[in-house]
Amino acid sequence: MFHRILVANRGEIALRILRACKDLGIETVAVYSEADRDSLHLRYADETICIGPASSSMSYLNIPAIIAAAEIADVEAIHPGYGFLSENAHFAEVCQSCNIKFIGPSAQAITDCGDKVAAKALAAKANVPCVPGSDGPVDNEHDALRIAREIGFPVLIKAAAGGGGRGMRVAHNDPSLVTGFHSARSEAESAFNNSTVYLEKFVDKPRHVEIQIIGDTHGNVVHLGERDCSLQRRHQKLIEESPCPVLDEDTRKAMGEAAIRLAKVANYYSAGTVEFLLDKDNNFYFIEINSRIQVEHPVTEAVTDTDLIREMILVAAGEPLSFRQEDIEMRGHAIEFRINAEDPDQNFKPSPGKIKTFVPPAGPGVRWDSHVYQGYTVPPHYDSMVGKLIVHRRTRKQAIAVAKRALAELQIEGIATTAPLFLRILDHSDFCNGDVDTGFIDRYFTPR
Ligand code: MV4
Repeated sequence: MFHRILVANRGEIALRILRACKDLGIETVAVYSEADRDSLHLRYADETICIGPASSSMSYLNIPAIIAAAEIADVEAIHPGYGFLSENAHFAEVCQSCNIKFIGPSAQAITDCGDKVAAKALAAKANVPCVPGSDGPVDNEHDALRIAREIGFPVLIKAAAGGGGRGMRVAHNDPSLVTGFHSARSEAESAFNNSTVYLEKFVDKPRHVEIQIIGDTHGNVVHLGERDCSLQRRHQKLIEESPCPVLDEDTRKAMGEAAIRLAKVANYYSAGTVEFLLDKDNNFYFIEINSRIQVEHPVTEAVTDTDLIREMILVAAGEPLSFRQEDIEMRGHAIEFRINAEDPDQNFKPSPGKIKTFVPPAGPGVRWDSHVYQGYTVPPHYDSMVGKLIVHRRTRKQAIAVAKRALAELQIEGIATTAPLFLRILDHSDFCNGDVDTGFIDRYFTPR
């Protein structure tokens, strides 16, 4: 087992990883940018190293600075968290060549998952249902038109290197397809340095349901059920829950088994997420696979009683998974709320600044993952998440009741947050009935 790990991230996930290391008796090294000097996680690390100025490209994305810190601190492994270098195959390779374990999947698996066309090909090979589409890149507008007419409008043009909806266009007819094809390509080129696009049939008002998987280096892969992440705004998830309120046991089993088949053909180990769209008739279609631990992993930890960060560390050290598929049972219902320093009444405008009053939520069924405290200043340089509230109870109804209580207990003054918005959503009958899709927030909660 490792003796010393470097955490190449910031904020709540850095703290989460440090806690897992403490629980395993592993020493920790935290790296930080000049803007993060006051982050809570630095106080809990055995060693801290400043790796550069506030700008991410000069600190948390700066591979030479992070590798230098790892060499100086003499760590055996690096946990990349989410975002930043977590899905950077080159970084995984550099770690390997420096004899440092990258706590994540292989560089090859990261590369395959990062290319959605390649990932869809692997899914097809694994007999995983995919959204009907182009079965590969589309190189010119003539092919795009031919394929779109074949699969039938409306269609989506998607970037192979895409994510977060960038380089994505919907087309309802020939002219909008031609326009969308070119604008998706140029957006993809400037965002990802890769103009490759592909086509998919547009699924109307889908739910976003994803399967958590984890594999070891001995060929074992286990799924830990699903998360419903349908409550998003502009491709930013706001609320995630497990189980999905509308998934039946047979569909869950079929999705889980599909995710495992895909992981196996991709030689996948470590934690990963297989994303599906679920249509109105509960048909599921693979869309992409994320090769990192995700923000919303705690809802899965709650309902499956696992520790995914601990498990990632163990499998990176070559240990077999500590559980088998038949050991995994889903118990109760968990919901996560992302508390962002954003003003929902001002079009979610970022609201960095000093937290003058801070009282965390607590009590039965409540988990609070956060790096902030009273007197902390939320820097303007990074994503705006200041904490995650995770509630877990035996039923969805009880989880909602605990969420309302916990959100009311949470006191944050000095900055605007998404907490008041969540209290309104929790009073909405559609949410309480589990009747949401990816358009819910925009329909009901975009500025009054
Ligand atoms: C789709 C879709 C409908 N049909 N694909 C958005 C980002 C990327 N992860 C995939 N996305 C979508 N892909 C087909 N064929 C609708 C979306 C989509 C969406 C998906 C999940 C959650 C929120 C969303 C918001 C808008 C569009």
